[in-house]
Amino acid sequence: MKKYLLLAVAGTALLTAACQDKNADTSQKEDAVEVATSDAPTLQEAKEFLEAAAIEIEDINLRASLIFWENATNITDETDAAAAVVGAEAAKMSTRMSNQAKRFNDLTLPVDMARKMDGLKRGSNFPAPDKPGAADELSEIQTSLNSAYGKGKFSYKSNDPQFADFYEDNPENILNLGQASDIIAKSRNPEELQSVWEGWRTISPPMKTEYARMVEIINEGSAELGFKDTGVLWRAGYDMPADDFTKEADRLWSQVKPLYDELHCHVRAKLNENYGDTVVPLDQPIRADLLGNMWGQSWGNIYPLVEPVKNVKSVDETALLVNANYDAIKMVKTGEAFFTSLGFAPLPETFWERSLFLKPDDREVVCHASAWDLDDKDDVRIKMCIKINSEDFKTVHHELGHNFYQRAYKNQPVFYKTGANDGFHEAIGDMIGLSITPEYLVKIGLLDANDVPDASSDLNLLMHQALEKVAFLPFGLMVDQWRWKVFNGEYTPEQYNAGWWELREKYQGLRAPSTRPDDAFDPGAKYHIPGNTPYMRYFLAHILQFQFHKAACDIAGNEGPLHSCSIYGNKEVGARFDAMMKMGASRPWPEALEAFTGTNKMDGSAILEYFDPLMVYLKEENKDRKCGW
Ligand code: X8Z
Ligand code: ZN
Repeated sequence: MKKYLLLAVAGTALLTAACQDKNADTSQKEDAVEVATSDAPTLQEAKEFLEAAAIEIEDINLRASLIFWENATNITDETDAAAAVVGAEAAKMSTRMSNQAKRFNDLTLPVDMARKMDGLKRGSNFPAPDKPGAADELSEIQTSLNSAYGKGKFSYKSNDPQFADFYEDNPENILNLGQASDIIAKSRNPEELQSVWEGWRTISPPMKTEYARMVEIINEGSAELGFKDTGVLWRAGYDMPADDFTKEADRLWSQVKPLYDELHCHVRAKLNENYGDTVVPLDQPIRADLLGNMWGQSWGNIYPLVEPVKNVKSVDETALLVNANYDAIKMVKTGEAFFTSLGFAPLPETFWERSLFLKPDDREVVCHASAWDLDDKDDVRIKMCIKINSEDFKTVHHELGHNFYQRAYKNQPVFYKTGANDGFHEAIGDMIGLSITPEYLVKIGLLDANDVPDASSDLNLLMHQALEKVAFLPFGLMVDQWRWKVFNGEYTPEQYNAGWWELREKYQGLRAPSTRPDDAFDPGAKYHIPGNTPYMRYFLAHILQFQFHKAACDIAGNEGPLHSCSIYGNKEVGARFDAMMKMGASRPWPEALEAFTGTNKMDGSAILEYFDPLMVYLKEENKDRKCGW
């Protein structure tokens, strides 16, 4: 598992693995950050405190990262135990430092020191209270939840020949998440989809009690840090008051919601044409198992059902990769080459030696993709169970974005070795992914120049992107709306599942395929809940990546529509992007944003501009339909 370091300078925890929170340690060194204890602390004492804290944090980062990596790439009782121990040390260190930092509350500090001190005071995203046993219990729960998810499997036999190879040497018909996801992606049989969707959700009811206990512990920890509950603590990490961040998220959602509503309406109508009124009634939320993704979070796999312009040239990225005999390494090399084309230095040899690219069959691993920075310098790695398809091609770019960001800010003080805000970290690689246009695919030899669709079928490309990116927006928002309500007590453990579905319906317009069992804990079947990774970052990233893309295309002098712009090979864009990335979290995120885009506000207008031609199409398609749910 991972829970992770604290150091929430811009609200994100300092990252070992971007995608997860990270902890730091060190109970054995209770006196490591020792400062003089005179009544009125001096500036010099504050300086020494921060310096000592930095050394201690670097030390635990190095040690804990390796142990967490071992655990995530080989889940056993032993690696779980080791992760739990170092996680507890980290939690204790975080709590201790937060409390010690309070000593300087009345001292006026220079801006930079105040920023570091604030980060320390905010502690971890999963803070342990300062009482014996709390950090240990918390860490054990977190390890257990994370590993339970990683090991999740269930039994289901499909008779569809396209899944026959799942059942070779598999007499008990056991499916893992990767296989179950393939069925959800490709099957069009509603009974089968329902069974597999429900099957995966049998892994999570055992997590619920531990999850509820974890919430109690971290809420107590958050209260000790001075936050009403853990949700307030999380929302306080965005260089603005926590309440303002709630409004900011609402504002961004209201900007993009009209686009989502049109997409939802059209997709439901197309699913209705395919499945009929019983499976897809036109006045109801959409069944969550029909959208090509285990969580209904991005819908690219059902593209064939909604393709706008038929019988024209189209780019099937999965087929291109398969036909060109791409393997996992080649996918990652191709991703790396995009970054180096912008002027970034190639990844170090150790990246290739130490990363996990494929699902091993001899041991349990956490397959959910993540990017790691083990020594806060050069030992960057990804951990992924890569499949040769379009989705994973994008995910490779996403993960590499984390690694290149980590390298860009490696010379910052440890407090600032993280994203400007956590949404930035998730947006870097995705922004690069937006430049994977047909013309780019020609340049790298994946697509024949004669097979580039002409602009009259741009709607197809836009629809595919919207199914991935626009469909994601309300999911990106609702996951932490749920956690915020769990943390503030609005959803008690008895209401966890009903609350989850209340928000799934409210934001996404989705529903479960059948009544959920009384013991269901469906949030636990989504990695980031048992993996304890905050999720609002992905919502922000889906806004920011379009802002970055637009700014990059402006720098590149692009004059065409945003969706056909690729910044591949543009060194000027690379240098400007690098300048923002190098800042890490050293300045409030609006300054980092301004450095690259010229504006200091997150803003949905770039995503709206990107999809404008599709919006026109969707409105026309929907004009005689009754939308909504
Ligand atoms: O978790 C991820 C990355 C790792 S940071 C693969 N993502 C979210 C998810 O899979 O739910 C990327 C998009 C959203
Ligand atoms: Zn990520």
